[in-house]
Amino acid sequence: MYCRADLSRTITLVVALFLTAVSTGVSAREFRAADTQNEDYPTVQALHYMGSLVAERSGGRHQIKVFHSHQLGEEKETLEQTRVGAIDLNRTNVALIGTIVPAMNVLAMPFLFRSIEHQQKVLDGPIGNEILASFEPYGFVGLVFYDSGARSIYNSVRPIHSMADLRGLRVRVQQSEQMSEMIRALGAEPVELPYGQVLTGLTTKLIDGAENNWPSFVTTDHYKSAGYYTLTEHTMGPEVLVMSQKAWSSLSPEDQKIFREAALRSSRFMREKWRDLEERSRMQAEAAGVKIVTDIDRKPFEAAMAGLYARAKADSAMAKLIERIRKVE
Ligand code: GTR
Repeated sequence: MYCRADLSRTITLVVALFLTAVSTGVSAREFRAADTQNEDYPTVQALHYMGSLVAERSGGRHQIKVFHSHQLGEEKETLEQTRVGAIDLNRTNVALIGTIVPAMNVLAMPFLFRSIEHQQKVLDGPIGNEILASFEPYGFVGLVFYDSGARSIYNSVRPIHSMADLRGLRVRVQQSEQMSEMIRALGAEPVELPYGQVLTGLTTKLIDGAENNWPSFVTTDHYKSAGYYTLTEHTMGPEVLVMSQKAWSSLSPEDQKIFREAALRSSRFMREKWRDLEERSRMQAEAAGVKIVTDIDRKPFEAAMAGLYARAKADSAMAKLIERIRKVE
């Protein structure tokens, strides 16, 4: 039986919920987050972690629902959808969003960072914050960077010891003109493909190889079809988490703070997981018989990037950014 006490409790609850909504300026919401990597990948785990922090700090008003394994589409499409507000959050690689946000292309430049330590110092410091703040004119809010290690070239044809060995190979790159240009400058033939099509590309010999970090090489099973991995470490472009302007402006300033802090904490949480997976992935590839070429002279690879740098530096803001990043000790 529904009694008076129940009724008054229900009214109190409804009023309380209403007051919370009014005081924060928004109603409860579920935010959709896209990630192209699979369920166990550190970036996906980081998004889940961020979701639990947001739910806890907002008293359950906000939730994040994570769509991993390109369930919402490939990176290029999900970024467009995020830009128009159809997807709320997107964890993407800088090379992809660089086609929209120019400063992101700078972070994807080959041989820009001297080491991962250098990269982290830049991204964790004022330059990183300035770059995150530069997303707004493009329909995004930059929340945080995630680690992605260094990308190296792998293939199924032969071990790569020098640029000459790359000649004639069809190497898959992300859907980015800058990445295509980079591979062309190294003497190989770039093939732009979405991440989800690379494995089929390798097994059907549509492509001879690709380039990526250890965890992506292994968690996608690419290592089973491409047995030569050369430590070119040509780019160290990080991952980045963005929110659509539309979703961001639906949040009260207090809730925006909750999202920013949760994002930052999730990137610290992810860093530990990342180091561990990088190590394990390399070991797994080695144990499976992948031939790893480590003694490579990167100087000619770096020299081949002169044209790419000349074009990037034609834009004075980008030229300045490149110089500032290089100067960070
Ligand atoms: C991975 C990155 C993905 C995606 C992929 C690719 O390292 O985490 O977001 O950009 O590379 O090569 O397409």
